[in-house]
Amino acid sequence: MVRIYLSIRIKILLLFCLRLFKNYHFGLGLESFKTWTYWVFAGTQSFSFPGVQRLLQPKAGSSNIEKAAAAQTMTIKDSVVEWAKSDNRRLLHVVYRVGDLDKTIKFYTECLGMKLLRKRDIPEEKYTNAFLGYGPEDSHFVVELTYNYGVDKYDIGTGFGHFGIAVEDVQKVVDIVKAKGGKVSREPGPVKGGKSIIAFVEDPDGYKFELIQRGPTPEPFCQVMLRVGDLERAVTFYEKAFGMKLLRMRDNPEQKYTLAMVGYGEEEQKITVLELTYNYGVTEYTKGNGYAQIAVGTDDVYKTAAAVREAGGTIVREPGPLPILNTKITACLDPDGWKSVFVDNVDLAKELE
Ligand SMILES: N[C@@H](CCC(=O)N[C@@H](CS)C(=O)NCC(=O)O)C(=O)O
Repeated sequence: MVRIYLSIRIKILLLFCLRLFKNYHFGLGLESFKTWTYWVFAGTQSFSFPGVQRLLQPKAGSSNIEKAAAAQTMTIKDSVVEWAKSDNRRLLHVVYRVGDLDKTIKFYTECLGMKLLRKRDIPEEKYTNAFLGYGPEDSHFVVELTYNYGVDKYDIGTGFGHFGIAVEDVQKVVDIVKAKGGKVSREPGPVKGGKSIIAFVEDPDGYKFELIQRGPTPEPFCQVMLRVGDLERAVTFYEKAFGMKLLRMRDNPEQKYTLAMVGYGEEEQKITVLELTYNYGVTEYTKGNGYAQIAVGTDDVYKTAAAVREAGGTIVREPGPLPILNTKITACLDPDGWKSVFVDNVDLAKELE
């Protein structure tokens, strides 16, 4: 008797809760709610987030037809977004422009310890590409340098931050950079507000490389840092549209910035991550014309484009094969205007062969 009575009381309580939330939805959907709770509970330092007020918002539309339509749209959205998480994705390479290919290759190979993986010249289009990295392209994140004939200078803008390279001895690399006449813009030492030993060096075009002291790692090319104007918006986008995971967040109130590491995989120390940095109060940056995009591997560029659209991103290149190469790609912009290109995994493997 007591059990039946208790179970009825629990049911009544549940119904009451459902009734209470009937006219509300969580402002940015379940995913965002999950993200929000993650942020609040997983933040490593004192962290307050301005988006919290948006959590409960009145629901738009209340007729049954509207509700059914909304439910159907939600199911489609959820299915594409869910698919993005299970897609076979990997950060492939980062593309940017340099003014002197030989000078840059010399700096990356002699000072940063990268290998020149391949070069291709496209005289019809008047440019040359060089691929460099710490291992083969089919398993490592690499750089794709573009040299446009006759262009020797680029504006890097204020939004691009740096590339992160994990090294076992920061001082040793800094000494090599100095010996080769390279620029060291920040001497080795603990990062402000933290313990990791870092240094900053600049390549011949002024692209910054953060050297981060770590033990041996399968992926020394560990970060691409981009500045964003709204961290919650950016993280939610990379989670939904790209199927990435939020691996770490760190707020640094003394230095007035918060960063979020997003990527594919579980262990930040073993993969390349996108480091999204929010500087308190800064919502706009310039992009210049040097940094271009990151490339991501996918099993389906068409579904990818659908997921990006559902997550509120902008498709700037409709999915489909490239002329001549036949590799299927699609390209999009994130909410801050950073471009990414998705490349079909099978087509890319054929290209690499
Ligand atoms: N205001 C900085 C925020 C990001 C930041 O400060 N990052 C750390 C590395 S995670 C840094 O550059 N620290 C400089 C230092 O410790 O000297 C920016 O936009 O670059």
